[in-house]
Amino acid sequence: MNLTPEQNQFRETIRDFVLKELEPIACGIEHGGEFPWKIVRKLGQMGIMGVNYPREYGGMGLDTVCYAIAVEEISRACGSTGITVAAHNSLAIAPIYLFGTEEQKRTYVPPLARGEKLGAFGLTEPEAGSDAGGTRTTAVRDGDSWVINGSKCFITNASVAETYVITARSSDAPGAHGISSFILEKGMKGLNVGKKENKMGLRGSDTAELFFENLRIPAENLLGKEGEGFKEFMVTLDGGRISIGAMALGIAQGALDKAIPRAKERIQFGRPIGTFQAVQWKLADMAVEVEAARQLIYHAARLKDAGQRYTRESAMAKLYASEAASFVTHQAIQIWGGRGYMEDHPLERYYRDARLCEIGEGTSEIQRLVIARQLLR
Ligand code: COS
Repeated sequence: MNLTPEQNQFRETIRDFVLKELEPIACGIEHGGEFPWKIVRKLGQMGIMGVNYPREYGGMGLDTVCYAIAVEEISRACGSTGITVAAHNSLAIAPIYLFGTEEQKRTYVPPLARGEKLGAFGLTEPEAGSDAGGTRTTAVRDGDSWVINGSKCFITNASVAETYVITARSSDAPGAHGISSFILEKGMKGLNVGKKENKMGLRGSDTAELFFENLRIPAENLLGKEGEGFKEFMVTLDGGRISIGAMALGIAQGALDKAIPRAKERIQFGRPIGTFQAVQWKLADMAVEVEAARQLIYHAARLKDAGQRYTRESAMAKLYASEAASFVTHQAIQIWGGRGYMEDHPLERYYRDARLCEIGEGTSEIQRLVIARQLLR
């Protein structure tokens, strides 16, 4: 895999933590109905919530490959915790770090990067999902303030976050060009959070609507340039897609980890099922998918770290890894048979968790569109 000694060491540290502290409670996180604050706080103390941000902003100062490794290893045990970390890190901290003024960065990034506060990103609306430029939420300038009205849906960390980055239409310019980004804080008058969504998978993560009712914020809470919000969040999503790919990779690796011993132990027709070619071929295909996804993700992460364009590569990584996760979790249940279909078995959770990866941060269809546009431009 060609990782540096530092990256390998980092993987061992996070893997050790996950095996001891996260894997034993992953099922409880799924069914407990409460947000896993304890594990999030521990990840914060370890530096994982801001692993790829500079130390002077409260981060660990590691690279994007290490960030991908962290999300992968966490998701190998618990997809819900994986998406909580990924949304916080890639979607809430990143736009502030990339486009904020120095004052905004100093104010908002350190408590987020240290995991003292959680962050959320409000982009999606009923008519602005795949069509991210279709936002209906408005921001109207009024003296030294912006007044925001509208709503957002399916927002990860919505009810547990204290810092929000949201997008709103700030002028009549058509499509992508009239959108700006803003920083909001918990407790602002007019910022309301809807009920927690009851999802098919990732049930231990927090997803809810956000409502803005005459929400008045200081003019300095504009993030980045007025009217440039669309391009800014496209850049943000380029980075985020690496982490959703890493989450899918972790889920796929976790399912493969569970399928291999079962193929050795499960006896049918008087011998372990792993001695049948039908099962061997499944395992081989699963391993190829996992490894190919990993290479694509680390490749995109390395391009990002090298400061090169990686829009196409992050879309490829996310597309491939999320489809691989659906395939691998499906096959892992097949190898377990009826036992893997039971509610108390981790694989049925992995199977449901994997499904989101083909939808969130751009559907598989949108990733194909992004890749094709890059090829044809
Ligand atoms: N980086 C920088 N700029 C980008 C960009 C990127 N990755 N992608 C697009 N842009 C720029 C374009 O260059 C264009 O700039 P100009 O108008 O100056 O030429 C502008 O943004 C508009 O781009 P485009 O015309 O491609 O916008 P579309 O409305 O066609 O939308 C897609 C493009 C579909 C790719 C976009 O809406 C998208 O990614 N949708 C999915 C959103 C998503 O992932 N939602 C899930 C959110 S979960 S948090």
